Amino acid sequence: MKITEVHLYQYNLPVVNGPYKMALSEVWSLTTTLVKLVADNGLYGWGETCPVGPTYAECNSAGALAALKEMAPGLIGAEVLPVPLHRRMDTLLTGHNYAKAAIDIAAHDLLGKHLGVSISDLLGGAVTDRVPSYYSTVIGAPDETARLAAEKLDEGYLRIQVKVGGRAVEEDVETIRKVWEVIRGSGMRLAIDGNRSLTTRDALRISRECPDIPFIMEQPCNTIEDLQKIRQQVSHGIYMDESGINLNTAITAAGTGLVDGFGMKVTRIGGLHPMRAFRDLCAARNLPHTCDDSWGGDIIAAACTHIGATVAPELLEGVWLAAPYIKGHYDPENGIRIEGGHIKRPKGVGLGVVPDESLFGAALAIF
Ligand code: 0XW
Ligand code: MG
Repeated sequence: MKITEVHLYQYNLPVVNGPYKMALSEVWSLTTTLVKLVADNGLYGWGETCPVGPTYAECNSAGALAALKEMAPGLIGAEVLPVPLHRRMDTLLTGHNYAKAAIDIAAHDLLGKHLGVSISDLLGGAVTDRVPSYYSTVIGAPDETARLAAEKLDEGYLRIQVKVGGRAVEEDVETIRKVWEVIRGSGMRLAIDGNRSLTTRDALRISRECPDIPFIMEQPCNTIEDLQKIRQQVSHGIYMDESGINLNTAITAAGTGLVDGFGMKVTRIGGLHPMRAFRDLCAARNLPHTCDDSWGGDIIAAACTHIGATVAPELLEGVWLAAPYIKGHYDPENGIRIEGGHIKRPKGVGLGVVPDESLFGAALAIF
């Protein structure tokens, strides 16, 4: 099965009850980029990539479109198989994993449809049909964040990620303490996510002021060097998120014992094919991780759910989806929803969601 056409679209996803506020950025509306690959047997597959604004990571929506336009002509005639396809993409453009991920996801959708299996089957096989999500708060007042924690615990979430940073450290500590009062003894796991914003001084301070609270610290500081600096000085676990820019970095972080786990984004690592390798290296080192993305609609949500369903349950920290912040679905019938803090693994071949493409308007480019 070979690629005969590449169609590129962009679509706006306004943030429901926005903004989504992290330590260093707040976003009101995201531009997602969609890829439709058409194959020589008439089948087609969908992919998506949606940076959560231009400053969360080294990617942005205009860059995604430009990178896809750069690669698209060279993809015509390519085999729809992940290994040769990734090699072909690497001969066309260096880096830009987040754009390559959209092609990778569309190829998996196509391959699943062609073989009559779901993407989780392609990735080795699902171990559950009910995939845990986790709830992520925005930077907010301590009482409001604690109220949300109680609500999400009640709904059935098993994990909460509390955003910190970009404000007085006292307010972060108060927020963490108030959330812990609510969830202590419930079994709900707690992550605090600085999204790169904290100085090593403030990361150390938060850890030292909360020695009794068993949270993990997700990407508290900006660089790998900062993580190395605090690593030996904190008793809390450290997870890498934004610094895990590719498989190579993840291997080093896992292999050197720099981190205790990862918040991993399917598009940041380059798609489902490298994500599968990442899953297996984490399993070999017994490292927990998420399988999510920074933002996106039903296509990204389905891709994250499929890979999440294949992770050993004791190592899966959850699949975060932007769904609670998005109005409507690309696929009105089988769109991906979170119910009781969990996501139903999509049934059907490939992604198991079929977008109503009239939503996206005319293609911005067709190759
Ligand atoms: C909670 N998320 C998955 C959503 C936003 O994109 C940020 C991200 C994270 O963990 O940093
Ligand atoms: Mg994070």
